[in-house]
Amino acid sequence: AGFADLPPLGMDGKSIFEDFRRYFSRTLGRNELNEATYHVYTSLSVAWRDRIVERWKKTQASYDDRDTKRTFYLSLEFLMGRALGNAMLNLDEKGATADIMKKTGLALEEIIDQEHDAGLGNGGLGRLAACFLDSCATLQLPVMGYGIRYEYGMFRQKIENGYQLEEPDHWLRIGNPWEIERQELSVRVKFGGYTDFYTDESGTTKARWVHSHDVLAIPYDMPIPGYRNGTVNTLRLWKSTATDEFDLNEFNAGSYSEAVAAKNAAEHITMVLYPNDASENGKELRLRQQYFLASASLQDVLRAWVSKHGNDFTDFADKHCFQLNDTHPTCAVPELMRLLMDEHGLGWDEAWAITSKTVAYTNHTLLPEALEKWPVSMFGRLLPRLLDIICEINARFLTAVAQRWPGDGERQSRMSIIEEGPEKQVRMAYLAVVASTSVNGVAELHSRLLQQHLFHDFYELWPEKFNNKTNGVTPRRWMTSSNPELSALITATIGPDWVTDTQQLSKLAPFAEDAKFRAKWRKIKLANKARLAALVKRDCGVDFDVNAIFDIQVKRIHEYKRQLLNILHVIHLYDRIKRGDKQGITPRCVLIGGKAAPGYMMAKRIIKLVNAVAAVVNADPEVSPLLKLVFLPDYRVSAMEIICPGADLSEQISTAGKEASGTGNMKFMMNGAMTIGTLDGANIEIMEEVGEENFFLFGLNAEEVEDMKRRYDPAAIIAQDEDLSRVMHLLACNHFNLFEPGIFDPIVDSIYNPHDQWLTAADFRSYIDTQKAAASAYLDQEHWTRMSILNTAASGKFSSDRTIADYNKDIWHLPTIKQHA
Ligand code: DL6
Repeated sequence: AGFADLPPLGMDGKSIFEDFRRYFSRTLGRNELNEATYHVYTSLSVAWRDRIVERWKKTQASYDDRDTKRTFYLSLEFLMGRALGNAMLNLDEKGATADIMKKTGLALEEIIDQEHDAGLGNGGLGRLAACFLDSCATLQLPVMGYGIRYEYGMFRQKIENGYQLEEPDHWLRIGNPWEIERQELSVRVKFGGYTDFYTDESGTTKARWVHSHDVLAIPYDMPIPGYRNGTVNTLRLWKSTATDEFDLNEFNAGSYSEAVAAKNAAEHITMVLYPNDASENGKELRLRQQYFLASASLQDVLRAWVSKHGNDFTDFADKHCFQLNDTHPTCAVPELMRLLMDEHGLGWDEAWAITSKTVAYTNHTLLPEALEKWPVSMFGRLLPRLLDIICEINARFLTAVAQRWPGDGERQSRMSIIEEGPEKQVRMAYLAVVASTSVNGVAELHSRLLQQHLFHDFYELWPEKFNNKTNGVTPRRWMTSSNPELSALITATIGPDWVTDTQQLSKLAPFAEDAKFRAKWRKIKLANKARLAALVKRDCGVDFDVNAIFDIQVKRIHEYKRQLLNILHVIHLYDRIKRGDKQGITPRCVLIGGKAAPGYMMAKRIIKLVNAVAAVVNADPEVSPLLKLVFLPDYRVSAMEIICPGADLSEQISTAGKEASGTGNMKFMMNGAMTIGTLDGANIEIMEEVGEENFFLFGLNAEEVEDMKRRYDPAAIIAQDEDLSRVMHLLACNHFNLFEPGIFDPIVDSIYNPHDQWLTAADFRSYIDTQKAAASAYLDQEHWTRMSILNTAASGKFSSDRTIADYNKDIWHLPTIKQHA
């Protein structure tokens, strides 16, 4: 046994409590429990972390011993949320800990609540990465995540006078027990300087990147435990810092303040997550972040390889896969080429064979503003050697295009990685497609649209590269942990295996016809609604009646997601109640939540509109018994864990063809909410699984949207629809903003605009009618419960375990590595 091998730690409540007490009292030096709840959380976390570390070291050793193929998931975002509850769930039942921690006088939930969300992502893309890591560990696949350890995560959203305010999220301020710093594995990352081409002893022309300004990347590892299987994978997050030369050379040269400024610049790279989920094009610091992640991660992987195999890369491609989470880490393509050629002596062809076999790319959006492009001038200044390589990749690629379509110059310029024009740009998505062995979208419709439109030329050239991997979410966090009562009922009914084999949920379907089972199901939903109502009361000061239908839309605020359509419906209900037309109105509590990118003015105005309408609706005694509306501030992972189990109706109402997949839709479905939605993203597959009779479908489909855009006349639609006319009138006459007249005019104008890409007016009628159908369906509680059960029963496909199994079968080809649980 090695020096660091210790006897295994006990998993019983008593051993855990003893460790907890030792950390609390000796390591942290605390006495009084009630003055130090945060330290109770930290101490309990460390006690659990120790148990995870035991398994972590064994897992990593088993990967090393077997020299197995591995996948590296490169992502600028990992929206992890909280770790303690997840760690306890994955290692053991929480029960024993909950009991023993009562000795502290604190409920386990209170302790768990002390943890700050790790909000290192914007929304769906980052949360998907977190679900994927969970599934990889649960499927016992050797997969490692690489990301950035942002000092400040996603901003905290405050609401003042109905407007969004952003506050910095200094999540690391009071320490993070879930990371281990690994200084010894630091690497240097280059920026600036220029390329020096030289001839080596054998007469070959070589390149080296010289006069660069280097920064240091320090890794921090977070454990990713699988579900009760002994596997613990790694998420390695990089922090930037200045190299020693800053201290020595420049400080001593007398330019003290310049040296400090340079040191700060190095540390800025990982300071803050860019808070925009749809575009950050052109920001130099963002490109620095992207390259920093790509370079540090690849150097880390290559160092491990070289330490075992020297500069023999013969088997490298068979042992590695780099999955790019969107184009953000695409600098990995030219960086891998550079490292292989300039640092490890391979020729172009060898390096390209490796790169193009190991890199795979996932696209997450068709929105043009989210497709990354970088000005060639900026790229060349910051990453000169990478730009050389990109130009060479492009030249060779365009030669292949010319061979395939001789004389088709237009196609060559259409497909070029470098976009011509007054300001030349590097098209990152094209670079990713050209270099990748696999290109996938995230739902069937999205993958099809990628092939038909955005990447059509590339699809014609390489149809075999393109595939679909419909997203999924982890049932551990999104059911077992966040909805324990429902999970217990399911387990009591069909056994425990569904947690890792969600197809088994289909066994619930027959129980939809069992009145006793339905009563239990409903009781749990009511309790979850009460929990959600308490959150709403605490954060919004509004009373939600648990007997009303809980109608929820939580996601980033974006015009294409059409929170606006939702508000128009609320205004319509308000208008009906005010004009005495209360017939058939089911009491309804509407909750909208989500963050707007700080510079996205229209999205921020929509938040203000929700709050303005809410103020009027909730204060009107005639209206509020039938209708409530809140904007829940600071929507985040831990809030969703309470929101999702308490939802009756899940709003998935994007303009068809715009939402690549959606994953909130899956979480709601698993927890037995009904969806009201368009034929967009994964909604289509959700409806296929559950049946149209258990889904409230409305609106234009993707083809109809394109057709409608050619002849769109919203003014005529509004004029012909009395309900919509009345809603528009209430908006235009400042009914909800008497003291801030005119603030919603841009919203009114956008709905009237014939170029409104989101076709809000076009889908209004269909949406209102479908909402009405949902409201009357809710009145038949037995039937509603039946549909709710059938939604959960049909949700098996949307586990990220299935998604990851698909990635592995088609792209990664990794072995499963069993551990002792
Ligand atoms: O694939 C995860 C997630 C999808 O579910 C969403 O539909 C999609 O919008 C999101 N994409 C992004 C990328 N940028 N934008 N927009 O966040 O990915």
